[in-house]
Amino acid sequence: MINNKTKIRNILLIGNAGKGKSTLANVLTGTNEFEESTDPINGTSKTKAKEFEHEKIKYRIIDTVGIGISIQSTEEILNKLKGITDILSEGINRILFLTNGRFTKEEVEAFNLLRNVIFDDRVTDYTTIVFTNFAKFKDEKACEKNRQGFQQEIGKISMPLASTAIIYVDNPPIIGFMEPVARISREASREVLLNHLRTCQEVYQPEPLKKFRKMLDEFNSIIKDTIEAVENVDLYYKTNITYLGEFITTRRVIIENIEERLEEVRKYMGNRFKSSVVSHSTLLIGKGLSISGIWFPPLMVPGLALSTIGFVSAATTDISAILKENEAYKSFEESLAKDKEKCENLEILQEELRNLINKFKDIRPRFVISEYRKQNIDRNKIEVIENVMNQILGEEIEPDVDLNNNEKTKYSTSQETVRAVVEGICKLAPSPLSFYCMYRDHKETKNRDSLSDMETTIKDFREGLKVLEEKQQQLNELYETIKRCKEKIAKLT
Ligand SMILES: Nc1nc2c(ncn2[C@@H]2O[C@H](COP(=O)(O)OP(=O)(O)OP(=O)(O)O)[C@@H](O)[C@H]2O)c(=O)[nH]1
Ligand SMILES: [Mg+2]
Repeated sequence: MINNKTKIRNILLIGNAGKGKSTLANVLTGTNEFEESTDPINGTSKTKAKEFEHEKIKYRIIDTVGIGISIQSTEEILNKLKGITDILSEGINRILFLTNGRFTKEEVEAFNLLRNVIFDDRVTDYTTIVFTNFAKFKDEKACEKNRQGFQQEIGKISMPLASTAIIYVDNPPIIGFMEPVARISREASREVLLNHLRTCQEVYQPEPLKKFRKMLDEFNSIIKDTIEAVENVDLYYKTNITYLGEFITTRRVIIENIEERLEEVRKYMGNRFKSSVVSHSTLLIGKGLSISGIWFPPLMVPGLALSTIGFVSAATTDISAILKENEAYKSFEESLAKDKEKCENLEILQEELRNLINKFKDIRPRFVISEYRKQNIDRNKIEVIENVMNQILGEEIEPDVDLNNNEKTKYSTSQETVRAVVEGICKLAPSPLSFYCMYRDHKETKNRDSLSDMETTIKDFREGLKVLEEKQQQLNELYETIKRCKEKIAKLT
């Protein structure tokens, strides 16, 4: 436990505007740092604290905005005490409630509100009513007379206030001819005040302020976590958008590539058909001549020669077309692999974004049940956080992108090569197979598996691209929302 003697004593000045709080703060601290107003409208606009030491006791004088009267709500009180709630929750040694002349009903009501909201029933034990502007403050009899009169009066409206300590001071403005007198009077007032404060050793830690402190800490940690989450979401959104952009560009290039390969394969297949017609016809004629050689031997040799030429050129055409097709297909498959890799990376990024958004889901219940929100302490802050939570957790933020990567391909080059070899051998035997092959080659120019694979992929990728572009647009719009959230929340700290 901290020794009360070494701990700074917090002295809180409250009271109606123009009652002399700032003046009293100057008198106590022996400075000129608190602005003494000359009219009630342009009084102190911000709470201010100043420390000083007297007879080895450290004091902190806290001058406030006129919170003495016309306070409507908790929020208003807390707004007026902005910046000193931290100090107050450390504990207060004395509350000096400044007044002069008559103590109005409004002042009593304001005091009661303070007691209910930030203090508690014990507040009167720690409060001293300070009558300023009391020229006869050195006259003990005059003071006592006033004290009794006041206690009687106040007892009619507020019993607890009737039992508070009362002291009298006079701190005239230091101007004009009266300056030396004013200084003397202020010096005497200071003595009265310090004699009184010296006795105020006990620290008052009102329950509401303790709770308020806890509530403040809790809410500040919610703000901190929200800021962190928003910053992370912002970062990942940016990364996602950039990556999605790259992905779309790459996919466009891939589609173009596949289209080129498709054209190539079509060309090879067309060429294959043309040379197939020539070579199979040669093979057929050769075969015819060879068969005729059985009856007319001179035809045998040219027949065999033509068959061989026909066979060799048919086989060469088939194999070179298959090789070229193979090459084109390989490049198509490479494109698919590249696209797949990009898809996987995007999926990882999306997963991370989803996790980050889930983090918000953890913060939200904390925010919903927070006392700060329930008591509507600072409407602006609450609204900002609420807004940010709603926007980021709202239905509209769905990071998922339907990736549509077609990785299933049917075509197999090894099967094709085996088929070409078997067919080549069969073609040597006299049969109508050559006619069939010519017919098939013609058909395959249009209907090969490799071609349909590529066509399907192009179609799927194009459709996927449309979805991706829509998503990109959507993400860009959402990113604007996140940016706005970030700006709003940054203003809270
Ligand atoms: N004669 C005399 N004048 C005083 C005394 N206390 C304050 N005044 C004068 O009253 C006016 C208002 O004093 P402030 O100290 O500014 O009053 P305040 O309570 O801080 O007012 P707000 O900041 O508006 O809440 C100034 O002109 C002071 O010089 C006093 O004890 N005696
Ligand atoms: Mg003031």
